[in-house]
Amino acid sequence: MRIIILGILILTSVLLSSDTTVATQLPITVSQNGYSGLTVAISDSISENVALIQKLKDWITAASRVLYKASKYQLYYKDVTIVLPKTWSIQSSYKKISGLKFSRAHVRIDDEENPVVGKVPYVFGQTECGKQGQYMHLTTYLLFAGELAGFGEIGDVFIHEWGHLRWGLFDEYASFEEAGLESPSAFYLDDGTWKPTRCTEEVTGRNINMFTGAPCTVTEDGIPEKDCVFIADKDSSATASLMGQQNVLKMEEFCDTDESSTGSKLRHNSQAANNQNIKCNSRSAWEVMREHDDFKGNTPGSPSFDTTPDFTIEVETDQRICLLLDISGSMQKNNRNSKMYTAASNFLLNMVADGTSVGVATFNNIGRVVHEMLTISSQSDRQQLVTSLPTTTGGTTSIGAGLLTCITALNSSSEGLEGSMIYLVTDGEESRAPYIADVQPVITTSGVIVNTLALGNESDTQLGGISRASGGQSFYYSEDEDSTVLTDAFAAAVADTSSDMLIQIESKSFSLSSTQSFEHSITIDATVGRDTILQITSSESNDIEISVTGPDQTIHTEINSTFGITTVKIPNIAQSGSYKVSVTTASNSMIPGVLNVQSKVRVPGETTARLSVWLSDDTHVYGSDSTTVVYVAVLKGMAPVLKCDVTASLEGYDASTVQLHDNGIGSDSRENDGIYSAYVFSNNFKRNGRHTLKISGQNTNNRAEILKSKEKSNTFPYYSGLTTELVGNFQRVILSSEISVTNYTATQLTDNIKPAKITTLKLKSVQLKGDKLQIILLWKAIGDDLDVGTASEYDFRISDSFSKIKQQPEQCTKLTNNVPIPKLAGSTEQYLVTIDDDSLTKYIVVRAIDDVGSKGDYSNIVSVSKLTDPSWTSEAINTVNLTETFVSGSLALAILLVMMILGLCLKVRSSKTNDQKKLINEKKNQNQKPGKRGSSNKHHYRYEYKNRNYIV
Ligand SMILES: [Ca+2]
Ligand SMILES: [Ca+2]
Repeated sequence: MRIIILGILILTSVLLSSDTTVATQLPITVSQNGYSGLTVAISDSISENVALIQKLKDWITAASRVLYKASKYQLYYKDVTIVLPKTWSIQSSYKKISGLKFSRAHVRIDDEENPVVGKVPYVFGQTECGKQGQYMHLTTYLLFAGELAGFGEIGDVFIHEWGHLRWGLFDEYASFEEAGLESPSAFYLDDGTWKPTRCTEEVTGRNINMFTGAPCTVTEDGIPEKDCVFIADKDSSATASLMGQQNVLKMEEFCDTDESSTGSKLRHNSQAANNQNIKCNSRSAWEVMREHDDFKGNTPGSPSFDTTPDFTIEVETDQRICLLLDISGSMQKNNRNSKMYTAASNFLLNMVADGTSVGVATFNNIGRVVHEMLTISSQSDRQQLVTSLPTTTGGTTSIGAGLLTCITALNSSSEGLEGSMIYLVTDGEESRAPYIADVQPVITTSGVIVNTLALGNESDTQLGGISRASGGQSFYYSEDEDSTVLTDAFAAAVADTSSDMLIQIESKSFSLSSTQSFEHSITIDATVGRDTILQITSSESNDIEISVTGPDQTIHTEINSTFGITTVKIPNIAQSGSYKVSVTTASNSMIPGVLNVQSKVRVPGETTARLSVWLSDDTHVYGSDSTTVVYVAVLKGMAPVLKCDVTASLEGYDASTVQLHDNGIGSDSRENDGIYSAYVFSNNFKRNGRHTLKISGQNTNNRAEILKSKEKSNTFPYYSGLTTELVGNFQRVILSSEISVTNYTATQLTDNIKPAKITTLKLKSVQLKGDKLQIILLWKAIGDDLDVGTASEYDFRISDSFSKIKQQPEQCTKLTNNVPIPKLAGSTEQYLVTIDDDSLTKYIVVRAIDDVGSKGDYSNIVSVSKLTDPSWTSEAINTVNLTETFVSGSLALAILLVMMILGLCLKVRSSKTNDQKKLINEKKNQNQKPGKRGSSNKHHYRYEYKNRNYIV
């Protein structure tokens, strides 16, 4: 039984993103077949254990070997960096780096588990086929358990995840319920039988009920019973694919095309109902990989080449920051210098974490250090740095000179430069050498991260370039009176520099006068409340009064008003609940202002809801069919936060706000994974140049919930089930990195946005009515414009040739009878189709068409045929003799599988023990009345089980 159990374990990918989107991920380069730059970081929550370092070396050394073979001798890991947290003791052989590298590492070792997958390795942030993911998550349990964890050999496991992370490959085992539609995709109906989802078809195994171990049956609807799984034989002779049944011992390669010229050992199974086929248009792993830059221009090496990586061990130390401020003459324009002074003061006084070392430098035609690096440990340290801030401007602009000055300042300690941050504030108008381009190589070599805040210059692109090249972020402040970016961008720069991070609760612009006060409510949730500060930034700050009324009616008033900022601090830990902010003025003219609220977690180290954002691209080429995708992850710890209200608004644009969804259609790769997304269309923009997106994530009606493990288990199969928990009302704000618009024209755009590709087409039932086959198809509606609105028409095609429907679907027969009218995007749709000729397997696709005739891409392909295979229709069920041990193991396993496979949220209401006993009793009862397919007893049991355990 243990063999079966181990055999079924599968790996998973959770989310997604693209090459240019991962603004803060460290760069990886390829030269002479070797990857350089792979960074593995250990969370500071993991206590010191030097054996873990050796385990990581073992894993990556094994992975390098597997990678080399699987890539046809084109790639291996040449240089690998392992980053230790600063809580670990430092040895002389370690290289010290500044700040936290963990949040930019490709592989993150963390024992905090995503409750949906637990100890199963996964890649966070996968989005589209061929696009890179955010990071790979591994637990120390997995690293030490190795093959005994049951996922396969360690090198194979790592490379399976690498396929997700680096090349944007998807799983080739069964992918289920991606969009919350109930129907089986562990199997596909072809040539008279239900075939298991696998790649390649050489993988041998058995189809069994995962609860009972019995051979599977089909239901009254003609589809495999829901608990039926395919279990690969561990000793199968198949060698592909690593993205499929990687736990088979001989697995060592990726699948190639589905053509007969590809031998059966490597031939892609393009019909299988898995995510690889759904997301990648039925293309094999190799067809996707060959388009990746990693495989361009390579010369395969010798098979006997030694692929052992060189490892560097780094250890994190406190963050070092050089604040670099432009004091050239052009900074006088629009009061840039005084705004910069205000924001920089606030940054030093209220945002930088204790323990951070900060220096201040300025530049015009030359750079100057105006305050050497100082480690902040008190309020007077902060004041001292503020005193050094520049107040006068003049001269020309050499940004390169400023950058070099900061490099020198940062290099003044033994800690080394790497990971140090330059925070550059400038209008970007370079007028004198050295220019940014001149010093770029020095920056790159040093490992210093450059974050840039551009004031008011929409057209400059150099700043974004140097930020990206260094792994930093670039922000753009439009100078509009209602912009909140100046404060937000400083906060964003330090959000990840300390494990005691700054959390932005609110950021909002307003205007007021003597006759019009500003009233606003904010929520301080129960996970935050320490160091809570409310601030009003206004050029007329001397004329305004602010009062904040807490949930217990305590009134807090300003503690100081200086540098144009009026500050209210909530003492100690702010009580959780709703706060009413009231701002008044005696001035008769309208005064613009910005409200910012920030706080920290109530108890250091506790988890809180956090947003992270990335874009599909940092450039938007204006045009009627252009889109840029914005992705926002809402996580509490590692747990996805569901049912949030997430919006993205273009800073400085009235009412240009898009709603993000976690609904598994269009831009959203997977439903209910806590990653929300939306397309930003060209009609959201009104000019060329830089733009900033402000993201708001909130729960104002107490709906949002997280998934939570019922209890943690360190023994196989690791799960005792999931429950959900309301997270309570909260609000958060973050900025995205800037997005640059090109080719803007003022001409009105016509609707040239086609409906999204449908990726959720499934069979709900297959039944023989006389000599005709009746099937019900199920899918999720998409919109008129990708995933927005309502499409006008569905276009179904049917063929008995798979290759024809894959390559020329528009040449196939159109289904015309009773085709449903599209519903609103996200709705569940179904369609009853009667097929007259049931002698051959039929393949069906659908696309949506909008009101101006724009045609979406054809959907994933569904196959259907009359079921003739006796092994799926047999009345006899060869049940195994269940022991209590196996049942309890298999219940837990089933929960594991259902969670991983179905992607559903499980909810076990009664205790585990009671559930197990009940299940055992039910199984015993069932076993006494075996064999009747679709018996009411079985249905009753499954209905019970479903209702007891699942929420969808
Ligand atoms: Ca999602
Ligand atoms: Ca349209």
